Amino acid sequence: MSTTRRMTVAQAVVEFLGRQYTVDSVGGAGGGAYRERLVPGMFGIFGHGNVAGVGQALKQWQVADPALMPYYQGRNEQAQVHQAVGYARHTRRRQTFAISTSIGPGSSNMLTGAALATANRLPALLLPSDTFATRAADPVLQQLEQPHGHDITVNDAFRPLSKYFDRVNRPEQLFSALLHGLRVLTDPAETGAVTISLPQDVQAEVFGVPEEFLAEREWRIRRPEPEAEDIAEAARRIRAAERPVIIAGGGVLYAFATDQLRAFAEATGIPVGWTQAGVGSLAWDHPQALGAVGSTGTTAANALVRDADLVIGIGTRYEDFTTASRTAFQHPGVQFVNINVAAIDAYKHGSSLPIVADARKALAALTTALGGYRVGAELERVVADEKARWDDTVDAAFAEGHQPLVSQNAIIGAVNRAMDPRDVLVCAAGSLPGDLHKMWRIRDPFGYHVEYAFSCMGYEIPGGLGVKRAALDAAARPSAGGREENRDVVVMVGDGSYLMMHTELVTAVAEGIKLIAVLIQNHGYASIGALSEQLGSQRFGTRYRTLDPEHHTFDDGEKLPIDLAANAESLGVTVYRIEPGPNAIADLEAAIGKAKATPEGTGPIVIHIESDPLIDAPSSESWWDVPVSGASELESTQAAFATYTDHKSRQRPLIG
Ligand SMILES: Cc1ncc(C[n+]2csc(CCOP(=O)(O)OP(=O)(O)O)c2C)c(N)n1
Ligand SMILES: [Mg+2]
Repeated sequence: MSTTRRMTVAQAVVEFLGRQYTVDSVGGAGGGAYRERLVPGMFGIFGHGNVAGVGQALKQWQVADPALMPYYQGRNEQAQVHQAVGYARHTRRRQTFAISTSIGPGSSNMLTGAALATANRLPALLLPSDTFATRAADPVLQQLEQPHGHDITVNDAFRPLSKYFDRVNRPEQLFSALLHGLRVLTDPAETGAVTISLPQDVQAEVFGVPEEFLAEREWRIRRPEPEAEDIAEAARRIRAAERPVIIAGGGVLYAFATDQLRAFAEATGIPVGWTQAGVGSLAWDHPQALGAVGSTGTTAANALVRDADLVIGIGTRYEDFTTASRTAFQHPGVQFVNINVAAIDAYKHGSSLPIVADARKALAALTTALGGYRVGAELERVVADEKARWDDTVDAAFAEGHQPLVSQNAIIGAVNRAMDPRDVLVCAAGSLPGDLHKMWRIRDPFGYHVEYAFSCMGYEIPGGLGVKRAALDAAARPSAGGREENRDVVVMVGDGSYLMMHTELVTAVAEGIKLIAVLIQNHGYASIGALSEQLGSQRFGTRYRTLDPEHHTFDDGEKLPIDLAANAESLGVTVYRIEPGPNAIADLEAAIGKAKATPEGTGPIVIHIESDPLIDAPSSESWWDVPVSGASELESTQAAFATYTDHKSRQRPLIG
């Protein structure tokens, strides 16, 4: 006979979440099994929607046992989701935070975070409060009213952005809502934002909760085996191929398959390129490492992919940058073998051999099935030549001198040199992600975290803070047995992204978290400026300048008298300013070294450096489909349209 305990819905949510564990057969400390809290804490910004419900429950546990569900404070609801996502990626989708918000704007502020989590296939547990289920207060402060349906609230906007959405209108619904939500949260093929909407009156309602619901529960990460027929067919196709290439995506990292990938590549001689999420699959200086694939790729990877007759995709979503808008693959008979735990990706673009399986297990099986096979010497020579050509290109870009401001290429080189192999680089939007994808010399599977599924300006600082939390927690864990050392986390952020969302620096100050941010001031959007120019739109609206009222333009006025270093200082952040001039790059390296030497616990550090927005990264010799106006009064647009039409002719509807 099960006994029940009387408690509020909010108390049941908090206690339940405090007892959930993720277990995994791989990726534990020292390579062993893994068992950790699925939800190690909850973020909350309180308003009338959650202050008395979830807020009361958290306070009650903070008094009784603060370890059950530690509460954390953010400054913006969206940023709290970003922190959860950063944490989730660094823990390989096995841990994430819950986020409690008030109703109305508190809830809807999380929408962008929800979309980002879902787009990146990263778990985040969203607990937006909602208007009264009873409608006792109606319309309550911050309630949205729709004439065509009284049951619609702002929280319905989470439905298309979430992998699971539920609303707990009656206390008894909580059991199924949480159990289904956590099933999705821990499913490698389904994970993303899980949203459980909690009406403010229901949160405070009392009901009987069975003890077994509140007992510890384990969620095992599924690592499905490939089917034997699929492996046999893949092996047959690989043996028949002359120019095979591997595209490694984030799935390689989430499956802890880097050792298997290296073993497979070394046994067969097949070269490896990677997507943004896949950076870290192989070290940059491995002789078979081609680097980034696609629009933001290296010339080496793009040359190999262009002529490949067989592409082996492992854990990739094949998004538009990876396929260079479906122009990357030009061999007339190219075929695809796609290994992915999610069927949506395995079958994408008409792949002729989808293999729905765990990357680690599939790679091990393929290596066995291909015993004795090796690519020809000619392919190995092409790989070595192309790789050497690109490495020289990056060496030259990193060595660019100041003129009078430094290039972003030289800044990336300096940051790369100054960081330890195990440190983590975090970025999301602007010109940096593409430049980093091309040039970052990666040395550790956890060393690179660029959110590029949503490429959301403002993710950098809160996302980086989430990564740093995960690194600190991993190092502090007794189960790590001293094997997991702490890592420095370095965020690279543009002035545009910084202005959009930097306020989690205050959160890092409050908790004394040493997050290092390199802030690149170039007075506007280098990225979209370059794109605009390339497409004939003359950098319109991409500079931060004073308004010229006569011509109504922001493009030609004075630079804004803005000092982002002072802005960071005013928040209590330690700031190092790099003076422009011939020593800027050496000073930047020294500043990163100094920041790294600062003890943990002393709070965030921002390193402010100015750069020239007009110096681009080396060309990837690739393309990206951004439609150009077919009719125009501007000559620049007419010229861009002619180039556009030429590229369009190489686009393939399916990739086969
Ligand atoms: C939230 C959001 N809005 C708009 C965009 C489109 N966008 C991509 S990059 C960019 C400019 C970024 O500026 P900054 O951070 O200064 O980087 P820079 O381009 O100068 O390297 C914009 C507006 C975006 N990615 N995210
Ligand atoms: Mg900028």
